Amino acid sequence: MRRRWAAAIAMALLLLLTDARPALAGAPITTAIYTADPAALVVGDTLYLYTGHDEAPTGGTNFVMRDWHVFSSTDAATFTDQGARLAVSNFAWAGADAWAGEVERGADGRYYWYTSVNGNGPGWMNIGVAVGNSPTGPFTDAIGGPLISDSTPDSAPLNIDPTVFTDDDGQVYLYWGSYYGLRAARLNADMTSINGSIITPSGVSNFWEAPWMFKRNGVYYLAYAANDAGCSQPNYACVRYATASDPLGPWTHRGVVLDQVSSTTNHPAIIEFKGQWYMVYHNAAAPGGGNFRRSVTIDKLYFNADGTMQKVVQTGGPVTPGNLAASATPSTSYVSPWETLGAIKDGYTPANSQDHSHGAYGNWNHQGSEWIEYQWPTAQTIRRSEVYWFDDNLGIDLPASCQVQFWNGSAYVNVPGSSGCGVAANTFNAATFTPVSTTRLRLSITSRSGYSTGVLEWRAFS
Ligand code: FUB
Repeated sequence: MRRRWAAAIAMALLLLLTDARPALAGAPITTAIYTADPAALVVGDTLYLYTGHDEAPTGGTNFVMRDWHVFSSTDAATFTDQGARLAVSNFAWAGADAWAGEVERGADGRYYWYTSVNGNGPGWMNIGVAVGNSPTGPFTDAIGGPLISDSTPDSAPLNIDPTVFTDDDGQVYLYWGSYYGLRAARLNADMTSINGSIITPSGVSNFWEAPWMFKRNGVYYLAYAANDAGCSQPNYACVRYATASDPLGPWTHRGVVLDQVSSTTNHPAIIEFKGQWYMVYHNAAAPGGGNFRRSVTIDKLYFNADGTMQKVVQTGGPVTPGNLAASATPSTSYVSPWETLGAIKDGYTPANSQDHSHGAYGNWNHQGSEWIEYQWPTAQTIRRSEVYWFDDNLGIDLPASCQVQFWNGSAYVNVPGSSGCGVAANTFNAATFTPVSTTRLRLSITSRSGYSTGVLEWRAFS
């Protein structure tokens, strides 16, 4: 497609000035940083997302989270990072772990940010509260200590993941918890103290963590992460939901609204904005992402006529401009019957070489040389290939070598001037070459001795 340079330059300037990054539905709201644990709030014509900030190094095996960011949008597609508006250091009594939070507007017109944070005192996680005069702050500690801690009577096994909900009569409710323990309480009008005793809501089947509460057409909804075998693989989580006619329950479980995602944790925020409902959640789909390098994304959510929610379609990662794979027909010398050749061109950015969440091409138990191929109805000019290898740590391993080839009209030949064909794990292996005009591009793969090979994603660029 012909580039419109003037428009492109104008857009680049706009991006530089505003730090707004266009996001297709399903794409990360930003790839400048890793984000997690979204909460959503609509103020006027703006959708605000409050997120955690993953700073674990590549291959890290623990959360490294020091602050929270605010993102704003007026179209739920392009988000502007307003920066780190709250940090662990804003709570003098806390020392680490800026985990999930949510912001709610109080009756006094101020914005209260309920957070999960690790206190310096006895116990582990606490719920703190910061307050600011606008949706973007600045925010300061509203209490000078935790609202909920391990010493709060009847608190959760792990006091994290607050969700705050204001009913039509002005009563504010706090839900929170993890490790299969959900708790709820009324808040006083000051937004910083508990009114009455803490309850354990009933009927919230398979609750694990990450509650999110909202109301629609007089019905209360509670969405939450669940990690039972009925909805996710071991160590992963889906999002289930329950409904109730009273904000404190009892709740009736209604099903799964979001399947497991590519990160082990799952975390919902559900909100209506400009007449459309959305599911905001995180996954590991951004380049270089992982379980501790997550990315917040947004997809549309639809209700059935009876008020139940349809399962959210995860639209995948960002569409990569110029990737000709989308319009190609794939074929192969062999694919295992249980694998999916089409997965190599679904546009997904794998979290790592073991990320089978969007399917994979695999040729177990064939060994030696196999190939995958793209074919187009008309000749394409191609100058770059990018392949993300599949390695299941079982019979499929990284290849010994590979070669990009093209159909020259009578035979397959190696692409000329190739920079090489990489076989590294956990990344796109790029090969650039002298442009070829062809209707067929082939990736020839030679396995390591004793193993088969597989591909998660293969891109071809003009
Ligand atoms: O980000 C840290 C924790 O992971 C959150 O508090 C949980 O909801 C899970 O997403």
